[in-house]
Amino acid sequence: MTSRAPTPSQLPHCREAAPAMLSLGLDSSTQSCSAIVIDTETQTIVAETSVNFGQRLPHYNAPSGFIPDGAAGEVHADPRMWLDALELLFEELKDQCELAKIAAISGAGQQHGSVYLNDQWLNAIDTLDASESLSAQIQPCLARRTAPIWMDTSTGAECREIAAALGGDEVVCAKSGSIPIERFTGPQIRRFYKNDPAGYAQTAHIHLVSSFLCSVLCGADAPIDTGDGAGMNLLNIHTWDWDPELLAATAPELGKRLPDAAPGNTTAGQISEYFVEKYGFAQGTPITLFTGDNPSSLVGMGASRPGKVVLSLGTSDTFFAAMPGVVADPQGCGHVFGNPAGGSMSLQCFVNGSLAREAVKDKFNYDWDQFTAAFNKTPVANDDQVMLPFFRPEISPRIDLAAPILKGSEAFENWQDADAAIRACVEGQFINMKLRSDWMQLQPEVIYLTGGASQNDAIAQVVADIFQAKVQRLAVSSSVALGAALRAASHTLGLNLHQLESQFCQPEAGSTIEPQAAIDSYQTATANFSALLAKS
Ligand code: XUL
Repeated sequence: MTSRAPTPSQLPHCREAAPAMLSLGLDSSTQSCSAIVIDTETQTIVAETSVNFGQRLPHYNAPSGFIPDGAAGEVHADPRMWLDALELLFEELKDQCELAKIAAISGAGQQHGSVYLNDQWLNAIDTLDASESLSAQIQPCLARRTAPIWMDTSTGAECREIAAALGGDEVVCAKSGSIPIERFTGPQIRRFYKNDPAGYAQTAHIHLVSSFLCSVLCGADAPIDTGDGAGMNLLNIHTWDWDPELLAATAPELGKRLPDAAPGNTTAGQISEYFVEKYGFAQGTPITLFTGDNPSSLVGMGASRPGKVVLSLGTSDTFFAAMPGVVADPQGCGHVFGNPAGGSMSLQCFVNGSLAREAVKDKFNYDWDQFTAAFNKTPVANDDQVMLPFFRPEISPRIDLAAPILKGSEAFENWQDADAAIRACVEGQFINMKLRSDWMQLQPEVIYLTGGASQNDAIAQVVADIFQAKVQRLAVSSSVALGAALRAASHTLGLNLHQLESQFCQPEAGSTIEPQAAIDSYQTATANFSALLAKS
């Protein structure tokens, strides 16, 4: 007997009966685990909550999300803390919205962190008992008690060894999108293998924070997506698959310990019975691969298509953007990751962000209002006086300075002109950023500013003038979790991602700043900056 699907008109009360199109995005970051639930029909955020690791789980002794005082640059966290936080989060979320109505789920994790699991892992996540905690049931699977995270700088020797095995930093960069970087997962795995060969031998599976949590939710081993996977120095950015040479240079038989690599818009599986029984999720809810926090934020800021740049102005500044092609930074300072919406994205970190802005302000005992007023008292491009605004060793470009270098009038060079010094610091930061991001071959139409300093109009104006692009601040607060919810909605519910971005990622009213300076205003200052850098 054949049955025919009813047409919509045959379905009584079809519209009223349609379930809400809810999508859940998770964000397991350094300090907290957060969730956002969006309703794609009403285009609203229906629930939002966050669990701070240090405050809510003080017994892990990680007040800022990591175990303090690690030896030799080690910075680790306890994966059980991430699991406990996930459970607290679901407890809170189920009071805010009916979890059974969630039709799509995805998430993101802090990048680079790695979890080492033994051969009990697959069985454990497949047979979780809802009357016990996740952390108690997964603890016996940990082949390494703690997980190194992105703040770990202990792997300098391993970076050099991997580069030497491949034929130099440039070779690793051309293949993986980054030179060997201390915090990246490959060098971290190599250090574990060297320091604890028995622990490495016990390790049957290695996951990133993102794929670890995704696997727990699915009750099965989830692939690593190309966004987070490219932060490992193991993924080839031309094939988007594990690179045999990089694997071999990192640790023996590494390939068999890694899950598959897959594009972000892949279904990892369905939510496991544990979460259905314990928190009331609907059976069979599909889960889209998790990704890294930065790739997720690219989507959550509404910038998953080339032409838009995200500039996060924090302690350090981060520049990221969808890229039109796949190119690696020839200077080896930037990173290429997979774009979870397809294609690739760039990311570049600048150590001297708010750190430098604050240092120059403090040097003159200014408050932030005086700092901002300095821009009205000085001309655009500062009469071509420039500063290398590096109060600490910088990584973009790599330069080992402990104090800025100034070039201009005698008073300026002697730090006697406070207003010019403040303008020079900020202009120097963004001239540098423009020079360092040339390799990405971008033509930004709009720059989305986020982070603490993004609210400062004077800084935003300098950004608009130097990049000759309009600058906007977005009303989005948790762009990482929102990015995950948008990705899940697009992949599972078949909605157009760009349309979702324009619905959920709106600029703050009145926040747009247009370039005011003429296109060539910064020509001489940029040449002066480059010359000063070349000499330093
Ligand atoms: C990016 C990086 C951090 C982490 C934590 O390379 O290390 O941004 O993703 O947020």
